[in-house]
Amino acid sequence: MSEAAARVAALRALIARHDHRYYVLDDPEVPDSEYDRLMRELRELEAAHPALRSADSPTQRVGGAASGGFAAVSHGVPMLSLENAFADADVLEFDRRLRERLGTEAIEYCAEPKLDGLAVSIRYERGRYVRAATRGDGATGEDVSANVRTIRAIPLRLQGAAPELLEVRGEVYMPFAGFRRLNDEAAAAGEKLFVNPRNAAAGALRQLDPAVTARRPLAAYFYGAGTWQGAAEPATQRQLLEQFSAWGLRTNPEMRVVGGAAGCLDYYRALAVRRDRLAYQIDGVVYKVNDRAHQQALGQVSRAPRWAIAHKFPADEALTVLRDVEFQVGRTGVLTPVARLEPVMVGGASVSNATLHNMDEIERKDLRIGDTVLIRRAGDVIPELTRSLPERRPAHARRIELPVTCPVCGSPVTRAPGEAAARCSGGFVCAAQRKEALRHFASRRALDIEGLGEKLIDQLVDRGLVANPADFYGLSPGQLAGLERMGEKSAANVLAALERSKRTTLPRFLHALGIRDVGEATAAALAAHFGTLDALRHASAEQILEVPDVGPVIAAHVHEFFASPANRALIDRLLAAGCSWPEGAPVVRAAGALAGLTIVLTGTLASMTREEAGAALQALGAKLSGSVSKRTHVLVAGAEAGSKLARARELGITVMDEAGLAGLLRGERPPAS
Ligand code: D41
Repeated sequence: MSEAAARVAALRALIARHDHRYYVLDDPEVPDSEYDRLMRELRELEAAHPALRSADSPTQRVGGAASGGFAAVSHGVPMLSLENAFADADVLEFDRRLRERLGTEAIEYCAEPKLDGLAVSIRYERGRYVRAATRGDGATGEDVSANVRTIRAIPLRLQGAAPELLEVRGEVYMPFAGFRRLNDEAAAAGEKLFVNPRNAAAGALRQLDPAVTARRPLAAYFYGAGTWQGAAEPATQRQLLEQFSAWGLRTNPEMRVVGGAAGCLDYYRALAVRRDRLAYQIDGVVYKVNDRAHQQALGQVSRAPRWAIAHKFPADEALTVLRDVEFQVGRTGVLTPVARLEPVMVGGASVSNATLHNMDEIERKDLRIGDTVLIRRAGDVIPELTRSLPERRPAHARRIELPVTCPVCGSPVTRAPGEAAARCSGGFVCAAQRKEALRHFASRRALDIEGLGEKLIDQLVDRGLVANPADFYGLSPGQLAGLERMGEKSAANVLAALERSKRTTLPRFLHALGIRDVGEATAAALAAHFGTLDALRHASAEQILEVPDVGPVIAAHVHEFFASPANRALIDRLLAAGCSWPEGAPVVRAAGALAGLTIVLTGTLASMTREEAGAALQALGAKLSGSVSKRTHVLVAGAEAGSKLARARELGITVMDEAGLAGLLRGERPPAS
């Protein structure tokens, strides 16, 4: 042998050893740079000495040109399929059947994860990789030799003494990490994403150009043998796997030998818990009789061995049909589309509904009623409709339309431009929103009715005692005392709180009505601008638009609210019940009275909230600021004012109390300081 030939042989052996350490044992011996150096040297030698080239050289993993297709390969020993078990009872029955056939007390099984990949058969002649084929139908597969040889976890030469002829069977798969990286790259390039690692692996093996396959992060585990000539066959499944390892073929380290059906089920449950932490996707566990003489004795039925079974995990993805989309009205009036599905088992539970969030999502997913859709459950989260399969869309598929009126109360449904959410405009009128609207009415920053909390409101509505806030004021002590956790004393307290709540302010009253997008500040601005409820009730949308900080959307909401007969009736009843407030003169004439002033509010005000005061001041043209600086003109300090007050004094800024604030709100400007 020439010097070059010797070096080439040495380099191939070294590289094969490093591939094995890196890809099979996951324990590299040398840095990548050293590996690259060896590869470079080998390439150069092979280029200089064409006679030394060989198909099983590591330089030839990505060899040959793109092919026009895949030749058929018939499997000398058929690649069998696996029977499935879904429930514990199926496993117990499997074990019982085998014990009966074998006439034994207890059977030892090899248990290992069932990878979600592609079964392949690889042929080694005198230890050299010669061919790889897909499983196909078990009898005939496709020749994917050029693609499989790019997978560096698969040795091109077996280590040690190899048999004359060997076909090993295993699963080619894509680890999650590689799958994610591949999809990240696809996303960055604006390409289509792979649905799952299995599809990505299948796509990689079916590439016509092996150079493309070589860039896909594939791996493999081996678990079985086909033709085996010129070496003794191991006596057990475990020894078979140990022999594979010795040859440098990857076998799953999760494999365990367990006793009986009980051992199998323990293994299954333990793995199910760790399933999400494995580096690859699995869809169950495979149990195989460990004793290969027993395997032989048991034989096979049609295309599946009697001695093995796949115990599947509950599927976390399933296809079903979208039967209909209904709209649910939430507590705040938002309409949420809900998919009504043909019931399907997903992740061990029957699923017949899935939320679709909003109309934008329906558009984005291009859903039609009648579509076949993919349902997914990740962990134990709520089922999600991932996508539709447009290729399966029937001719009668229907578009999904947002209803024009609320399915609960029939009020018009509105959807603000640019907003995803559609809402029922019914408010108190809508049974779906009633409880929330009532809770808001009684809340501290609205009419502040002490003791009238969520639980009490639930009871009042459920018993039909209250449908809108005006009904609160018609409650009798007897009605209240009859409720759960309501003695005479607490009933009297609630009635007293109701009585007190009638004396309120116009901003609070407006806020309590729960007009869409009218919070405390807007309520205060409306009150300041119009002065009286009557003026506001009769204002046009254009007039409402004149209020500082009120835009066309809010103006329209406010106008619509007061235009609704149901809302008008409600307000009349509240006034009749005695709701009242000191009516102020409309400050509309004083608009701009505080223009050019920068005001800071701090501490607790007694007559109104800071938000109300701020809105009213802004309505008069003042600018509000959150912090005191040299440019501040006035600091209004309520009770318990702290650092801002100290800072204002330091800077010599005018400080006012609540009486001063009242003056400001009348449009009186502070003396220049
Ligand atoms: O992990 C797998 N997907 C897996 C598949 C496995 N761990 N063991 C398997 N064992 C067999 C027998 C028992 C027939 C040798 C299998 C498969 N078969 C298999 N894969 C695809 C069809 C059958």
